[in-house]
Amino acid sequence: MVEVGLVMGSTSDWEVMQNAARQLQAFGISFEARVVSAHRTPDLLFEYAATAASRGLKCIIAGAGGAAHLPGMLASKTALPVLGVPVPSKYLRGEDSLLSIVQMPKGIPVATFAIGEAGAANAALFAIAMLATDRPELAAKLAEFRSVQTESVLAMTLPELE
Ligand code: RP5
Repeated sequence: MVEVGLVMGSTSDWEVMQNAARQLQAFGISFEARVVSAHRTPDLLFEYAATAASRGLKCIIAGAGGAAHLPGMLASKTALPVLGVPVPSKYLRGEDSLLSIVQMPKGIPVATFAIGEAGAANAALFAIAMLATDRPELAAKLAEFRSVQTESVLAMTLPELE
Protein backbone atom coordinates (compact mmCIF):
# COMPACT_ATOMS: atom_id res chain seq x y z
CA MET A 1 0.00 0.00 0.00
CA VAL A 2 1.25 3.48 -0.85
CA GLU A 3 2.09 5.41 2.32
CA VAL A 4 3.22 8.83 1.11
CA GLY A 5 1.72 11.00 -1.60
CA LEU A 6 4.37 13.10 -3.34
CA VAL A 7 2.65 15.70 -5.47
CA MET A 8 3.80 18.78 -7.32
CA GLY A 9 2.22 21.50 -9.39
CA SER A 10 4.14 20.83 -12.59
CA THR A 11 6.67 18.52 -14.18
CA SER A 12 9.07 21.45 -13.87
CA ASP A 13 9.03 20.87 -10.08
CA TRP A 14 10.35 17.33 -10.44
CA GLU A 15 14.02 18.31 -10.49
CA VAL A 16 13.63 19.64 -6.95
CA MET A 17 11.04 17.17 -5.73
CA GLN A 18 13.00 14.12 -6.77
CA ASN A 19 15.19 14.88 -3.76
CA ALA A 20 12.20 13.85 -1.65
CA ALA A 21 11.58 10.80 -3.82
CA ARG A 22 15.20 9.65 -3.48
CA GLN A 23 15.06 9.98 0.30
CA LEU A 24 11.82 8.03 0.57
CA GLN A 25 13.20 5.36 -1.73
CA ALA A 26 16.39 5.07 0.34
CA PHE A 27 14.27 4.26 3.40
CA GLY A 28 12.06 1.81 1.53
CA ILE A 29 8.93 3.95 1.92
CA SER A 30 6.25 3.31 -0.67
CA PHE A 31 5.17 6.50 -2.37
CA GLU A 32 3.41 7.74 -5.47
CA ALA A 33 4.69 10.76 -7.42
CA ARG A 34 2.03 12.75 -9.28
CA VAL A 35 1.52 16.13 -10.91
CA VAL A 36 -1.53 17.78 -9.33
CA SER A 37 -1.98 21.46 -10.05
CA ALA A 38 -4.11 23.69 -7.84
CA HIS A 39 -4.99 26.09 -10.61
CA ARG A 40 -4.65 23.94 -13.76
CA THR A 41 -6.32 20.78 -12.45
CA PRO A 42 -8.44 21.93 -9.49
CA ASP A 43 -10.91 19.04 -9.77
CA LEU A 44 -8.07 16.53 -9.63
CA LEU A 45 -6.65 18.34 -6.61
CA PHE A 46 -9.98 18.04 -4.77
CA GLU A 47 -10.34 14.38 -5.67
CA TYR A 48 -6.73 13.57 -4.72
CA ALA A 49 -7.02 15.20 -1.31
CA ALA A 50 -10.51 13.92 -0.57
CA THR A 51 -9.57 10.29 -1.24
CA ALA A 52 -6.00 10.33 0.15
CA ALA A 53 -6.83 9.02 3.64
CA SER A 54 -9.21 6.31 2.44
CA ARG A 55 -6.53 5.12 0.00
CA GLY A 56 -4.20 4.59 2.95
CA LEU A 57 -1.83 7.53 2.56
CA LYS A 58 -0.33 8.68 5.87
CA CYS A 59 0.77 12.11 4.70
CA ILE A 60 1.22 14.22 1.58
CA ILE A 61 4.37 16.03 0.54
CA ALA A 62 3.42 18.83 -1.83
CA GLY A 63 5.85 20.98 -3.79
CA ALA A 64 4.87 24.08 -5.73
CA GLY A 65 6.34 27.31 -6.97
CA GLY A 66 5.17 30.90 -7.37
CA ALA A 67 1.64 31.44 -6.08
CA ALA A 68 2.03 28.06 -4.45
CA HIS A 69 -1.44 27.26 -3.17
CA LEU A 70 -1.22 23.49 -3.79
CA PRO A 71 -0.17 22.48 -0.24
CA GLY A 72 -2.73 24.76 1.43
CA MET A 73 -5.57 23.64 -0.81
CA LEU A 74 -4.70 19.98 -0.27
CA ALA A 75 -4.66 20.60 3.49
CA SER A 76 -8.10 22.19 3.25
CA LYS A 77 -9.54 18.96 1.83
CA THR A 78 -7.80 16.33 3.98
CA ALA A 79 -6.99 15.91 7.64
CA LEU A 80 -3.74 14.13 6.75
CA PRO A 81 -0.53 16.00 7.53
CA VAL A 82 0.53 18.09 4.52
CA LEU A 83 4.23 18.91 4.17
CA GLY A 84 4.84 21.86 1.87
CA VAL A 85 8.00 22.36 -0.18
CA PRO A 86 8.57 25.79 -1.76
CA VAL A 87 10.01 25.25 -5.25
CA PRO A 88 12.37 27.97 -6.53
CA SER A 89 10.64 30.25 -9.01
CA LYS A 90 12.14 32.04 -11.98
CA TYR A 91 11.87 35.67 -10.85
CA LEU A 92 11.66 35.61 -7.06
CA ARG A 93 13.84 32.53 -6.50
CA GLY A 94 11.22 30.78 -4.41
CA GLU A 95 10.69 33.48 -1.79
CA ASP A 96 7.20 33.84 -3.27
CA SER A 97 6.66 30.08 -2.99
CA LEU A 98 7.90 30.06 0.62
CA LEU A 99 5.63 32.89 1.73
CA SER A 100 2.65 31.42 -0.13
CA ILE A 101 3.06 28.07 1.61
CA VAL A 102 4.13 29.16 5.09
CA GLN A 103 1.56 31.91 5.61
CA MET A 104 -1.46 29.68 6.11
CA PRO A 105 -4.21 31.41 8.09
CA LYS A 106 -5.05 29.88 11.46
CA GLY A 107 -6.99 26.62 11.31
CA ILE A 108 -5.49 24.76 8.35
CA PRO A 109 -1.80 24.01 8.95
CA VAL A 110 0.84 23.15 6.39
CA ALA A 111 4.26 22.10 7.70
CA THR A 112 6.58 24.22 5.59
CA PHE A 113 10.15 23.35 4.69
CA ALA A 114 13.12 25.20 3.18
CA ILE A 115 13.12 26.40 -0.40
CA GLY A 116 14.41 23.86 -2.89
CA GLU A 117 16.39 20.65 -2.62
CA ALA A 118 17.06 20.79 1.13
CA GLY A 119 13.36 21.37 1.78
CA ALA A 120 12.36 18.45 -0.43
CA ALA A 121 14.81 16.08 1.24
CA ASN A 122 13.86 17.29 4.71
CA ALA A 123 10.14 16.93 4.00
CA ALA A 124 10.81 13.28 3.17
CA LEU A 125 12.90 12.83 6.32
CA PHE A 126 10.12 14.42 8.36
CA ALA A 127 7.55 12.08 6.80
CA ILE A 128 9.83 9.17 7.63
CA ALA A 129 10.16 10.40 11.23
CA MET A 130 6.36 10.51 11.53
CA LEU A 131 6.01 7.00 10.11
CA ALA A 132 8.77 5.80 12.43
CA THR A 133 6.87 6.69 15.61
CA ASP A 134 5.20 3.27 15.65
CA ARG A 135 7.70 1.34 13.49
CA PRO A 136 10.85 0.44 15.44
CA GLU A 137 12.67 -0.90 12.37
CA LEU A 138 12.16 2.39 10.57
CA ALA A 139 13.20 4.35 13.66
CA ALA A 140 16.41 2.28 13.73
CA LYS A 141 17.09 3.10 10.07
CA LEU A 142 16.58 6.78 10.75
CA ALA A 143 18.94 6.63 13.75
CA GLU A 144 21.54 4.89 11.56
CA PHE A 145 21.15 7.55 8.83
CA ARG A 146 21.75 10.31 11.36
CA SER A 147 24.69 8.54 12.91
CA VAL A 148 26.36 8.07 9.50
CA GLN A 149 25.75 11.76 8.80
CA THR A 150 27.31 12.73 12.14
CA GLU A 151 30.34 10.53 11.51
CA SER A 152 30.88 12.06 8.07
CA VAL A 153 30.86 15.57 9.53
CA LEU A 154 33.22 14.57 12.36
CA ALA A 155 35.59 13.18 9.74
CA MET A 156 35.69 16.44 7.79
CA THR A 157 38.92 18.38 7.63
CA LEU A 158 39.56 21.85 6.33
CA PRO A 159 42.10 22.52 3.57
CA GLU A 160 45.48 24.04 4.41
CA LEU A 161 45.76 27.82 4.40
CA GLU A 162 46.66 29.11 0.92
C1 RP5 B 1 3.39 26.11 -10.21
O1 RP5 B 1 3.86 26.94 -11.22
C2 RP5 B 1 4.23 24.89 -10.28
O2 RP5 B 1 4.33 24.30 -9.01
C3 RP5 B 1 5.56 25.36 -10.80
O3 RP5 B 1 6.51 25.53 -9.77
C4 RP5 B 1 5.22 26.72 -11.40
C5 RP5 B 1 5.58 26.82 -12.86
O4 RP5 B 1 4.95 25.78 -13.58
P1 RP5 B 1 5.28 25.55 -15.12
O5 RP5 B 1 4.89 26.79 -15.83
O6 RP5 B 1 6.76 25.29 -15.21
O7 RP5 B 1 4.48 24.34 -15.52
O8 RP5 B 1 2.07 25.77 -10.40
